[in-house]
Amino acid sequence: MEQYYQKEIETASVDELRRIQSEKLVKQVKRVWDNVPYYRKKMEEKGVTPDDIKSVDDLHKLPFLSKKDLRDAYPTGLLGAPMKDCVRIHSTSGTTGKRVVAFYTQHDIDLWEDCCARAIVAAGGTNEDICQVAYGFGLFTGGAGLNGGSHKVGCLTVPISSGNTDRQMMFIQDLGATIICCTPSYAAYISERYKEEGYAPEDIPLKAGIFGAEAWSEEMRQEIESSLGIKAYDIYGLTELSGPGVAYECSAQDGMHINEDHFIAEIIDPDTEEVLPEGSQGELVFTAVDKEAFPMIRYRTRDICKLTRGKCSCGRTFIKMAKPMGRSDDMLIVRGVNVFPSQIETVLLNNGYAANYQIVVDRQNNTDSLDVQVEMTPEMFTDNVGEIEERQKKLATDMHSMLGIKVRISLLAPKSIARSEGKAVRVIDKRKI
Ligand code: DLL
Repeated sequence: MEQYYQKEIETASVDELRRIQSEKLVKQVKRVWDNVPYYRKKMEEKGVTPDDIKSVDDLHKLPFLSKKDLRDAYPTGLLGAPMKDCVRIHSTSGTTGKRVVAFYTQHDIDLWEDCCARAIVAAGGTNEDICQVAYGFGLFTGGAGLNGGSHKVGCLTVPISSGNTDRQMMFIQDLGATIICCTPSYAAYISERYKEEGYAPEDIPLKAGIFGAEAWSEEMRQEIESSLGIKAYDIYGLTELSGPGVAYECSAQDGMHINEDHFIAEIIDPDTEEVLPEGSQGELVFTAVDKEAFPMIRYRTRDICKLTRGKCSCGRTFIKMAKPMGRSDDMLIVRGVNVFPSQIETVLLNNGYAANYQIVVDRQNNTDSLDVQVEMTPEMFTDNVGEIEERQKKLATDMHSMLGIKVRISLLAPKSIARSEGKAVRVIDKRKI
């Protein structure tokens, strides 16, 4: 039987959800107008006042917030609550030079942890489970969010953080951990280490994994599920909207239910900013209707995906988002063609490779080149040049039909690419260096 953490809201009628969203939106816009001069100015520039917002149907009248706004207002320009009411911050790594610092009141943390608890229960978690939280702890939101959610569900929580893979395996085996939460690339690495140590999937007590924080393909899901002997569930979120748990997968494992009582989702055309009808692919935009300390209204995530509302076999009524293709900033434009790393991953895994690859883009003599370096698995490893060339040719042909451009393939020996314990770095774009 399907279990829910907060059944009433997770299975509420669509009309009821809209009613709740409208009521909260009206209040939130008023609160932001009164407390966040930065956003009020944006509203004034657009000629909108809180009186214009009567329901979710008026959402489109409000201005967008973008990464640039977050940068301009850094660090406290978007605070929606007095600093004395804030109890914590989290932050992104800022590797791309765009560090985001998000603030939380105790109420914000409470609702965030509820969202993560919903995700754990949707993945089959109960208070009988032992939940190993192997996302990073600290400024990153992954560890703290799932740790809090796991407590709320009543799981025995193992706040191990990421890394030290032998210790991860030791705790899983010795305590009998049944749920693991980490990035999919780290899950793939843990499964690789298990294989090396001679474990079969049935020797591993895990039954479910809650994986997110980076784009991963369906093929990678199958690979992780079969090698660890688990069900792998997707979870989505971003620091600006608290962290993990904005959306989560259920037993149907075909898209993530968005916690619509807290987040209103829209899909827009990233170029024209026009709101697109349900089912269209475009940029995901969220309005957080409950967040106090860091209220985000019409925040442009840059994540590209689709929304669909339909009857889900799990009984939840929340709208679903498909796996994001990746961020629009991760999208590579190579010789004028749009390429998402996730498309490359799909071709590799369909050909029996593991997700140990790197994409190198360069430009020479005004022409872009795309190189995919992928490790051979230990089973396919050979020094027979003819065989390697055959394999490279096959991959290049499949890449060409998936992407429509020529790709150079380099097959590498097993273990030549560094493993990731958090978010994997797949792309090296030398054109930007
Ligand atoms: O990655 C929060 C998180 C932690 C989500 C743990 C899930 C699990 P940020 O570091 O701010 O926050 O990065 C947010 O990561 O805009 C997406 O581009 C990407 N992302 C997050 N989850 C997924 C996912 C956390 N399930 C950015 N699939 C987002 C694809 C994801 N991309």
